[in-house]
Amino acid sequence: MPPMNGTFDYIAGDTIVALATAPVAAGVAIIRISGPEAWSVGESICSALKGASVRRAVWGKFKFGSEELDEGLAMGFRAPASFTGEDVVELHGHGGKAVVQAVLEAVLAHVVRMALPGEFSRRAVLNGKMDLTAAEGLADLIAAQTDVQRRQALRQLDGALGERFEGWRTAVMHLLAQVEAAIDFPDEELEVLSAPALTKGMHQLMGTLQDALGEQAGARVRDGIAMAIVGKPNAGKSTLLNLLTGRDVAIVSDIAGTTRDVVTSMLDIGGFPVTLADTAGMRATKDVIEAEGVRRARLQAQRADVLVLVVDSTLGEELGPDFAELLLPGRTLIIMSKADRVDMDFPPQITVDGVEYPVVAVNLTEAEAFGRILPVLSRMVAAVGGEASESALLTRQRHKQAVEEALKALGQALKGMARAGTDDGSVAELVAQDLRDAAAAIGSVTGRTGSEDVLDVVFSTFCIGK
Ligand SMILES: Nc1nc2c(ncn2[C@@H]2O[C@H](COP(=O)(O)OP(=O)(O)OP(=O)(O)O)[C@@H](O)[C@H]2O)c(=O)[nH]1
Ligand SMILES: [Mg+2]
Repeated sequence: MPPMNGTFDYIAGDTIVALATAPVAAGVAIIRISGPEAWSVGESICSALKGASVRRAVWGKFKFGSEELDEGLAMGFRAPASFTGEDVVELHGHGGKAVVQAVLEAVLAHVVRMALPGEFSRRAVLNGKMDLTAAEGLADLIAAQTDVQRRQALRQLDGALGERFEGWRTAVMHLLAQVEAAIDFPDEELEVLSAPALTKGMHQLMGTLQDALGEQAGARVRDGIAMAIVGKPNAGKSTLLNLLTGRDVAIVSDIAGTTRDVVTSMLDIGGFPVTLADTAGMRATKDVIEAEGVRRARLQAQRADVLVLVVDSTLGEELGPDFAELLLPGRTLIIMSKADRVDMDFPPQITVDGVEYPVVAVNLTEAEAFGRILPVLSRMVAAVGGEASESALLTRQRHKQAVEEALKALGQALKGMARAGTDDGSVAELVAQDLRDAAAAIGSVTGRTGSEDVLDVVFSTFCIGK
């Protein structure tokens, strides 16, 4: 088989093949062929495909020459009505390693090569079947582990995020059209560039883009909401991790300083993906390994979207400044552990620096603690990721970078506009160029503008077969 890892260049006219289903033993495996030779190759392997209607499955033997390899369904599509926009043939055979290998080799005996990572989607983008954000949405949909992730990815696949970026690009183009009028009529440059409608339009668009940059929920839902459990040694942090995950993930003992590494576990809380991190108990220590654990614990607390502070209620201590400074307003739950060992009433919340934090007092070693803690955490998680369940949010760093670039170019344009009439030469041309830069930055997100490099970066993270 030819190498699978980008050793050859991307050539759009090639016919490509890959296993579209997972490479594990399964009832069915789908091998997908795309490109000008798809039908001829498909027909040579499965003769039942000859003369078959498009998008109609036919049953037949899969053969290489006279040798029978497998039997199953074959289905063909004609350009442009296919996923890639090219001729496509799918062979639905049995999902065994040797079967798949044999059929792939039979396909590769023709003028066909293995697809590069993401090449099917890349062709779909190049053939105008979907934009880049939709392709990213498709990758996210395949990777989605929770329901909110699935919904967000599906919305992006349906083009909602692409439409949002297209809307912004169109807004820039409208501004550009106004500025270009000043290039054609230099005498009116000052008038055009200082027109209130133009300035207002610029400010409005920049405000919208600034707001979009501030969105966190999209990326948090895609990458997982970070929840950290912190507290003093022996407080019951690892007991809480095990309770929430329902598994014996971390070692629990009555020796203070048991946990030293960060122990993480994925959780689905109300459809939101949560990365839960148990950490080393925070205390001053001479032990270098424990000290490193404490440093990492602090880092987790600082990066957390939701913080759980576990406090041993038997110690009857005040919350020290070390912990007070870690608290995130609205996103911190304080758990008073070992409530079974003390005889007192706990307030439902405590106030630190004028901010109220909910308190749950429990016995972490009893299962019923779960039902008291989860609702509070669910509420906080939903508050952090909530927006993502209904709007098309920026989900990747790439989206934010493009918006930042556009904002920079628009800021530049505004500065230029302010100079109109004060300079000797014309500034309209420069302002127009800034606006074109802004439009290009925004357009690179959908793939409408930009180079092959952008495509390389996006699709290199895809798997083969997508
Ligand atoms: N009675 C009672 N015991 C608890 C409770 N929570 C934890 N424990 C016990 O307290 C001890 C310490 O629990 P851990 O979960 O290991 O504490 P930790 O905070 O992870 O400790 P370090 O890893 O050392 O920082 C264990 O013996 C637990 O069984 C509780 O609510 N009630
Ligand atoms: Mg522990």
